[in-house]
Amino acid sequence: MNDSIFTKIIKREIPADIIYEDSDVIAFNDISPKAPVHILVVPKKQIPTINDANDEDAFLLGKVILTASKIAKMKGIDERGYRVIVNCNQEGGQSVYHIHFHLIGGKQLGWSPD
Ligand code: DGP
Repeated sequence: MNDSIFTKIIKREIPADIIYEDSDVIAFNDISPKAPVHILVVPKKQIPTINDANDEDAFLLGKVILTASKIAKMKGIDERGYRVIVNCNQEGGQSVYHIHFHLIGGKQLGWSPD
């Protein structure tokens, strides 16, 4: 599998505004933010889509979503509220084939997926 753009960020081959990193997870600002807070929380393991995740990834993906909630607290949006989104494949609007959770907030969000 070729390195995804997010793996290249993990390897510091391309720059990103990194918010958080540990041995399993990295988080950085989205290059095209849709809200005042728009951070991508990404497992370092390059899994293309959530369709490709399996039982052995359960702990890792749980850690990713808990990291999103910790970053929401760090950013001070936890009480006001926020959204965590995973897009999958074409109709889900996925453009980078390395699982990532969008942490979006800092304003009142609408609910239409269009
Ligand atoms: P998705 O459409 O769910 O696959 O989201 C991919 C997101 O990744 C999209 O919101 C834009 C963001 N993105 C794409 N390339 C880069 C990049 O090189 N750096 C950063 N920081 N974000 C990127």
